[in-house]
Amino acid sequence: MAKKPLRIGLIGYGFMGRAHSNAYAKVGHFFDSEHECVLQAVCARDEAKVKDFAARWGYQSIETDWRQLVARPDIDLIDIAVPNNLHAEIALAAAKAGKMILCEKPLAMNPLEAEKMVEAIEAANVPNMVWYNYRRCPAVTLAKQLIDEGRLGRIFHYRAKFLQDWTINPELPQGGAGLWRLDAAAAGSGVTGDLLAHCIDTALWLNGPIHSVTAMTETFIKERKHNASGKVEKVGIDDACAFLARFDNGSLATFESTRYARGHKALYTFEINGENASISWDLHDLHRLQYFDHRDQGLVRGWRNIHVSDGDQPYLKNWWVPGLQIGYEHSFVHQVADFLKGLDTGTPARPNFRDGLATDYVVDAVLNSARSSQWVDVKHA
Ligand code: NAI
Ligand code: SOE
Repeated sequence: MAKKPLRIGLIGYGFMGRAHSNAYAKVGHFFDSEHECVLQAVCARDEAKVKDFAARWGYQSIETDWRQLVARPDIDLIDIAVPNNLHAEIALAAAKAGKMILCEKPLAMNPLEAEKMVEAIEAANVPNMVWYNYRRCPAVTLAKQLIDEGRLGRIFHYRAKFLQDWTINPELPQGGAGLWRLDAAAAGSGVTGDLLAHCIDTALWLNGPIHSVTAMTETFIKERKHNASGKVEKVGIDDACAFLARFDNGSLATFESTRYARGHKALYTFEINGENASISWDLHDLHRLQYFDHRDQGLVRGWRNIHVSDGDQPYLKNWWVPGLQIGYEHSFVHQVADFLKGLDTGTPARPNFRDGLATDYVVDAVLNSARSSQWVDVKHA
């Protein structure tokens, strides 16, 4: 049977533009769907560069103004892979044009923007998703399965951190490709919206809503040259953030993130302690899940180091033979596979925009708490 084409219009050809394009290109080879991704158009401002990108990845056409792309009748889905300050404007226009939307994280610069995006997408009633891809590393999906099966029992503790070390040099400018993350006007916030947003999304998914938070943040380098003005300007982002949280289910949590942890490149880890069992995961070793079950026979009780590569484990039957692992890019392939499955079955995949708003509410409460030095209740989406 001929597949239904899903004509994609990608905006942004940086890090995520590549990760998403790779996912669209691969998904049909490994996952069944009634739908087929068609690389219809890619958009970015530099015509020569966007032409090169289109040729390399197989996009059929280009645009240099995202508004033109959104207006095109031959585009079904808009993929937003640009800096955070552009997400809302593009999403609102795309929803108005009746396009499906896949939007990069964090959904928006702040909850006000995110609320408008949710309102627009729900009024348009079009499929939507936020690229919180770590949910779809098979070991993380397996953690969700073990929790949902009740194996951990009552949860007492959630512990997460995301550590990097790439902004320690005070000469590093703010603004521009990649470095827009250091510019509050483009990023919204620093590590809280960029890195902790991932930890928060996973935590909400695995352990339910967060009730309240208390946080501290620090900006270690107060001024940096701005790439746009050429002048030294105040740095408005948080370089590091640590917060405590109480979940609605009564469990306690600690979250920490920094870009000043020398030696750590993308150390995203979480650990969950329940009354029967604990699990932990580490992005640097993403195909493994550590699992301890107190109900095991005492003689052999201990941490199990599960190499998540078996066909019984999430997503793995679609890849290689047991024992052969997969990596970072596959989380994006899985996200597209699940989105397509949602189109096929009519049960939309998540996280959707409303889930993205839930994470933005936590980010906002954390930043408010750091400013006020008070516990702050988290709004639920
Ligand atoms: P990047 O700096 O590598 O690429 C950004 C792209 O946006 C560039 O191609 C740039 O030309 C384009 N762009 C900027 N302004 C534009 C405009 N007005 N019109 C059209 N194109 C424009 O950034 P990166 O790393 O790809 O990040 C993009 C988004 O993805 C951000 O929201 C970021 O938070 C998110 N992200 C998510 C990750 C994840 O793990 N899910 C990983 C990295 C980024
Ligand atoms: C920052 O370095 C970054 O690329 C984030 O923007 C991503 O969201 C994270 O997945 C990896 O690190």
